[in-house]
Amino acid sequence: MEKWYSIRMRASEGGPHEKGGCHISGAERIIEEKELEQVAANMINRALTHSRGEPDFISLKVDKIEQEAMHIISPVQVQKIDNKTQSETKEVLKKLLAPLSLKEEVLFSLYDWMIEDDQTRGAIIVDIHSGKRIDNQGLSGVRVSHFDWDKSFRKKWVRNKNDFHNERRLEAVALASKVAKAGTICELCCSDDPEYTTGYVTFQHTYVQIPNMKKKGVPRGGRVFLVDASTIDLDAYMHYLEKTPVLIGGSK
Ligand code: PML
Ligand code: MG
Repeated sequence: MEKWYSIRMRASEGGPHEKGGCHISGAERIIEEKELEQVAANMINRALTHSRGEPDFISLKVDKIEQEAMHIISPVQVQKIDNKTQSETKEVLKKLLAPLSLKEEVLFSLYDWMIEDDQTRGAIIVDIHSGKRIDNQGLSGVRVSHFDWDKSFRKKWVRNKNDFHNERRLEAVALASKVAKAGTICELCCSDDPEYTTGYVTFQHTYVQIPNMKKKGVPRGGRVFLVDASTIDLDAYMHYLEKTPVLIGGSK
């Protein structure tokens, strides 16, 4: 029987995140015991070579996952839309998300917030009807944790997807799959990496890649989870996102 471990890295500059340090890099994996040393070394290397800067704080946490606690879920579907310039992005989002009951002013203000966010460490949770943030997590936000692809499932899944031989994208799809499974109506994401301008939205169980989500060179970005505040159990929702171990595909 496999022994599973969750391993998580976060790195910042100017002290730890919770003491005001600026976020540099983060990573999440669920792996077997024999991979721990190699993955830990890779994560530290990733933190030290990130384009957002040079960290002076790196936290690496490892904890064992009980086999019975593991949830197996399916990945979201994936799609890509053609969005040639950043000036068109708001209109592209409006068209794409037309099937949702989301007011235009709410969508646009969330988009404006997301591409300029340089404060919040995790995601914010927003009520789809009022457009108001409801998570009360302040600058820490909600950090989605304890998730990964099942390795052999991932190998098969990428086989006929030329666009998905990219670690960052694969991590984003795994995260988005957990977020969708939690009952999120729509996720909006823009990377805070200045070199990386492709973002995505996930809704109706589909991850849609959006080129030019922000302008190149901007070291800001964030994540928004839209939920129905009148039906969601917020504590259970956040607990699932942060604590429940989830493997994408595969079997126990
Ligand atoms: C991040 O850097 O954390 C966000 C990754 C977004 C990936 C979007 C894509 O290329 O599909
Ligand atoms: Mg990043």
